[in-house]
Amino acid sequence: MNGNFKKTNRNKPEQYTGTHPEHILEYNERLLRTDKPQNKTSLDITGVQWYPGHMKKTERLISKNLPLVDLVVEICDARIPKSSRNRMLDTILGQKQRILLLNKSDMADYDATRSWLEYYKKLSIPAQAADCKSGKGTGAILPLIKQTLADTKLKFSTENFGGIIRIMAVGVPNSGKSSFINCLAGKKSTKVEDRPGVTRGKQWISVGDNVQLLDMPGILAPKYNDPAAAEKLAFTGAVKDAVVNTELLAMRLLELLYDKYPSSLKNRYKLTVDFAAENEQEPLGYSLLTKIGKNRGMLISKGEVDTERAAIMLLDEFRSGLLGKITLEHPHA
Ligand SMILES: Nc1nc2c(ncn2[C@@H]2O[C@H](COP(=O)(O)OP(=O)(O)OP(=O)(O)O)[C@@H](O)[C@H]2O)c(=O)[nH]1
Ligand SMILES: [Mg+2]
Repeated sequence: MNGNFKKTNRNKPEQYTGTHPEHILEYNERLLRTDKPQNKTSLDITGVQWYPGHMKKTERLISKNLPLVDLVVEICDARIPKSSRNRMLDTILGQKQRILLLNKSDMADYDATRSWLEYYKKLSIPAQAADCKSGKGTGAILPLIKQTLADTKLKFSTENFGGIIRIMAVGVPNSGKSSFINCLAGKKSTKVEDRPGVTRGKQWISVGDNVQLLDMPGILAPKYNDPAAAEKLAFTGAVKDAVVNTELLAMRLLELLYDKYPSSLKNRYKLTVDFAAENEQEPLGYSLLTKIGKNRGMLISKGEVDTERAAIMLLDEFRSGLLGKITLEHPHA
């Protein structure tokens, strides 16, 4: 045994009462090591309260302002281009012209992003990769918007649009909508923070004389039928950490990374070659989390690993790209 699971009151779901790895096994058998990694299922966080009242308000805000804009920029997370697209938007946005921005591409796997862009091209969905933090790739967005509008039957012209192009930014929380607007505006016009739910109401920002951008709060679907999509949103910080169990989330992320990016894990946390094979009885995610905590010196009394601290550290480092360029889903997988 590498250490005892530290009991914590933080974000503790009702079912979880244990202080020992065995209780984790009881709580969620899907966290168990499996002989068939391809059959690993996800941590079911779809039951948590993550669709607060303001999401419904955002839905209404988008519908109400849609007639005022010429085009919508849907901003998704390039690390999870599928899970970070809210299917509900298809209904809300209807036939409105839309381009898709694969944002945070600086933290995504380059080849995977290229595959996603090819995939969208085949579907005739105008898409672009961007890094709205540094601004890389954002210079091509306005031309793509103009091209997309020009391709419509309406035929873009300053006359048709009263001399002004109006663009609405939508997407899941924390995907970079406000950063996108600041990039296009060339200055910090709207608040950006590394947590979901920063933008709470609509805000118009002008860019030069003929472009107006509408920043919107993030929107999640009220219900996710796919728990794997829900947990990916939680990994990337689109869901408030307060509504999920941070340690379980971190363990689940470790299992996924172990499967898909073992060398990133190994290098970042100085793990040995067969780093997960030492204790077959423990859940893989737990085993990895305690090892990482230990390697980082995150110990409490008597050598116990502070798994809560290790979990927060892991999620923070993943979210800020310190584990390398990682994409958790691919077009045809
Ligand atoms: N590395 C990286 N970070 C980004 C990128 N775009 C945004 N961020 C960061 O992601 C976090 C969220 O950015 P925001 O622009 O506030 O996201 P938002 O979609 O407006 O968030 P809400 O208003 O809360 O829904 C901030 O810490 C940004 O600096 C990007 O392309 N790359
Ligand atoms: Mg915002």
